[in-house]
Amino acid sequence: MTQDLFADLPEEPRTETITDGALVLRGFVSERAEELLRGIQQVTNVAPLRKMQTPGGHTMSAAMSCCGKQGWVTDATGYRYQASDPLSGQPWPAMPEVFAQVAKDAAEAAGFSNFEPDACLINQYEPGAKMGLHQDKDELDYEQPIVSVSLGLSQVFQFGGLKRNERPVNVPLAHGDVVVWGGPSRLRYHGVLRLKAGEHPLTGACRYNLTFRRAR
Ligand code: MD3
Ligand code: FE
Repeated sequence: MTQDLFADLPEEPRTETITDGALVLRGFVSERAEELLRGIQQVTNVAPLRKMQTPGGHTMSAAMSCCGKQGWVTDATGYRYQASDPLSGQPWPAMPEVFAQVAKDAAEAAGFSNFEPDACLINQYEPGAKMGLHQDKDELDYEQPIVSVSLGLSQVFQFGGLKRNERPVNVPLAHGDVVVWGGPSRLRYHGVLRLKAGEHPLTGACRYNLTFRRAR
């Protein structure tokens, strides 16, 4: 018989604090990753991933889609949340059950009870794609946390201060990691460095990031 020598050992603590109000839950969704990826496939079959235009006239390097009651969009007229997909004019697809559950569980683990996101932004990064330092401030209530889920290739997350000129801290985010941002961290500048080429067994040559927000 094969015995598991580690069966009785406690799991190492996998919760890391980046700064006040920002908690990394390492591997929090490892067991639900394939289910989450099926959810991404379902949503993007209906609301395809697309590279949106910034108000400044640039094309974002990450491809995006959304699900839930509200979706985040950007075009020549600005950034905003809206209930319909501009590509189809139809409401965004509903959040898959596993998305809503993961968001609630992660918020709870970080001390935010009753988090009920109305928006989930799906970002897909291919090698070379990045997101420059920015703040998330298109939501109504900054008391609500944001939950982010990383799937596929690892990417370096940059966590800055409340002013753009503050030097950011680099935090690599790997497949299955979840970060909860709330309280004093909610309005910090953040971004991700260019994705390096690689292959992940479940996603191939890309990283997905899900961000759950309460927009309205
Ligand atoms: C910190 N996405 O979609 S997720 C975004 O990896 C975004 O796709 C990055 O920034 C990504 O807006 C980072 C982590 C994240 C999301 C929202 C935050 C960190 C945050 C809001 C406030 C502070
Ligand atoms: Fe952001």
